[in-house]
Amino acid sequence: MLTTVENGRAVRVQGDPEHPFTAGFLCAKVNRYLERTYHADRLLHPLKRVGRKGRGEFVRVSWDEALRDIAVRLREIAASTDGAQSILPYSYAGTMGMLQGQSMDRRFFHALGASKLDRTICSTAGAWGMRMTVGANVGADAEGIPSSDLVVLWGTNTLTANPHLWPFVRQAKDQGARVLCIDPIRTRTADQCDEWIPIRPGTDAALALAMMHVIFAEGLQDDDFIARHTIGVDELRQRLNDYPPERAASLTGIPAARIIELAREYGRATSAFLRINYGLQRHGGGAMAVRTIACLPAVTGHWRRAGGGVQLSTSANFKYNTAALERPELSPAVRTINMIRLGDALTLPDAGVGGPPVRALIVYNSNPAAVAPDRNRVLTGLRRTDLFTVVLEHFQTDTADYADYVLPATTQLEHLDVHFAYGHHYATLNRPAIAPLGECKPNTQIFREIASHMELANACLADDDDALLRQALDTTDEKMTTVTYDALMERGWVRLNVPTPYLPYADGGFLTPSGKCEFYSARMESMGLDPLPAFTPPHEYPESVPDLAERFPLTLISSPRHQFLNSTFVNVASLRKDAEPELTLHPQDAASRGIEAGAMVVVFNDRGAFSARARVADSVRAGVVWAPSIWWGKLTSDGHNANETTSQRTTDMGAGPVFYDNLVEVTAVV
Ligand SMILES: Nc1nc2c(c(=O)[nH]1)N[C@H]1C(S)=C(S)[C@@H](COP(=O)(O)OP(=O)(O)OC[C@H]3O[C@@H](n4cnc5c(=O)[nH]c(N)nc54)[C@H](O)[C@@H]3O)O[C@H]1N2
Ligand SMILES: Nc1nc2c(c(=O)[nH]1)N[C@H]1C(S)=C(S)[C@@H](COP(=O)(O)OP(=O)(O)OC[C@H]3O[C@@H](n4cnc5c(=O)[nH]c(N)nc54)[C@H](O)[C@@H]3O)O[C@H]1N2
Ligand SMILES: [Mo]
Repeated sequence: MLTTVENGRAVRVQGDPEHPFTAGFLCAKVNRYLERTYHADRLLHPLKRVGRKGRGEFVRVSWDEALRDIAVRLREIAASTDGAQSILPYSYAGTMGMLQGQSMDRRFFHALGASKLDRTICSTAGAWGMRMTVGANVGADAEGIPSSDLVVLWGTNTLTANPHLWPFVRQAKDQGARVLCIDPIRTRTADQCDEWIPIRPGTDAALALAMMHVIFAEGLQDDDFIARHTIGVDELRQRLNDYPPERAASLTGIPAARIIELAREYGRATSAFLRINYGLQRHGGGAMAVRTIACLPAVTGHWRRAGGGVQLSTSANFKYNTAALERPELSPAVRTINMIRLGDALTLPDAGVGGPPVRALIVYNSNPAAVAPDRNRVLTGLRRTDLFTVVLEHFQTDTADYADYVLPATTQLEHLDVHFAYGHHYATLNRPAIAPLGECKPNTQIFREIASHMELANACLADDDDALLRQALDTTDEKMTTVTYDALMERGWVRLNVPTPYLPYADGGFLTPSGKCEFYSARMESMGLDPLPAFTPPHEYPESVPDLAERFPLTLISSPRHQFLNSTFVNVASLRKDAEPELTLHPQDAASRGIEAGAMVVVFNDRGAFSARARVADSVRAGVVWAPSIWWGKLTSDGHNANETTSQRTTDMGAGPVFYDNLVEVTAVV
């Protein structure tokens, strides 16, 4: 991103036209980054709560007063019989920078002896799935897509979540490739594809298994690739006997004839690109689904060629020196709390995992009062008067309303950082373009100052951001040799030391213990899991929980609204416009409930409820409803959002969230 600055003020942001992947354009949201940065509501100085928690009543205080009081409170808690483990950090994707997201913050909490946070809220299930099959979250290179003869956008809303991929898809399409979208919702992405394949939520593994069934039955597999680079093909073939297309049809809701045709299309293609993404792994069997799909390109040998293979992410290629940044050795043996179980962690006496209750919560780069599942429980916890809460933020979010202190943080225009990527292979430097607004400080600086007020002794707690940057880059990893301080400073971005396009498994070399693509996983067997690909039903799969499904017959998907980035940008006027929370229902589901387009509806289950304006369209499968998210509760008419209904249950591997594995009922408001 290029920022133009006049007289100390940023006046324009634009994509870098020289960047090979982002190619000069920004997404719909980041295009509005100036409006966000200079927003009238931007937090510019520290605040101390005066009203009841949740009311948002605060007064301005000095940094010195805020830091001194925070240090006193944290020291008190650390010295109590509950100990420092009763302090919990909470952070995720606000910024994903290596410095502002996982450096001084981690050092501080480690040195303090705070509980650790398992950062599972997005991608762990899928990452585990990839790890089990190919060895790491390292997939095919999107820059190969122009050579693809088939592109499958599988469980991803590319035009919304990852628009920079689209030009590559277009290029393939212009050269004759078919582009398919497998999604329960006909998203704006599906609309631009040659075909939308509406699938029942959480059943993707059954589809992939039936595809493999047909591929082997019709001899479309690559026997040479399988013999040289995979293990467990005999066991896999035996397993595939359980998944004829007719059975998969009843599981997935896709007609058997279409499954057979899809298998043939895939099997006959020479380099099909499977762009899977995180949407499909937000279900009870999400890891197994990803693991199963990831077997496909080894069965057909598509990994051999540019544009072939599967990509969930490219992130595991980026080997910044996280140990140097985070200094895990500073931490004593402490418990770990799963971030998606925050509701339990704040409301159960042993935080749900054993040990002392959580007595202090330090939130940065996250808005758990909007984004975490089981929102009722989260808010009940945040409301506790005996909980000491500090929030580092740009804005007075739902979460900030519950803080004892709110500390104003800098944005990416105002601080230094370095980034990995999860859809391409370029490292990015983030240089500050303007001075911090008001009294804002970078997260790193805020943690340095809290540490110094607490008189924590370790010298690494004083490292400045330039030193942190150099430590992040201090690695001998082969793929990182091009990512040097000087190269980043010169151009702002640099490609990892991998060819273009990068073919990670063209000659095998899988990153698993066996070095092969593991159709059969001994590691999963030793974890007590099914060692072979399988269909693992969602937790709230109607066939497994008929009583629940009778009361709550619809599956709610609350994936991102095009104009929001999780809960970021919801308060930016040009992006929210006059929008209000919406729910799309299939005409059959609307008719059977007497719901007309434009009516206000309530979406509910045993966990909670939120209201939305009904849209009626056949762009969702019958039985599926869509509530574009993630709204700030305080910017809705009823104060609620979709996470009132989502659960704290976890995925089969990786202990990830199951946001879209969520049965609800919908009624019209009369
Ligand atoms: N129902 C439902 N829930 C979901 C999802 C969904 O699709 N549906 N998506 C899930 C996913 S994939 C994710 S990743 C999570 C994301 O959830 P979060 O990690 O909470 O991400 P955001 O809501 O984008 O950002 C949180 C806050 O970080 C702040 N922030 C940004 N940069 C900085 C900074 O430099 N310093 C500080 N101190 N603050 C900063 C922003 O102002 C914002 O308020 O939500 C999850 N929750
Ligand atoms: N504009 C915008 N861009 C974003 C974000 C944002 O909030 N807004 N968030 C960012 C973040 S943190 C992330 S993790 C990514 C997420 O982006 P993606 O990985 O694309 O994931 P989602 O948007 O959660 O879901 C994508 C699609 O999966 C579909 N889906 C749900 N369940 C299933 C299923 O069982 N099977 C199949 N086949 N499809 C299913 C949903 O209907 C949805 O259309 O996007 C990033 N980019
Ligand atoms: Mo995410």
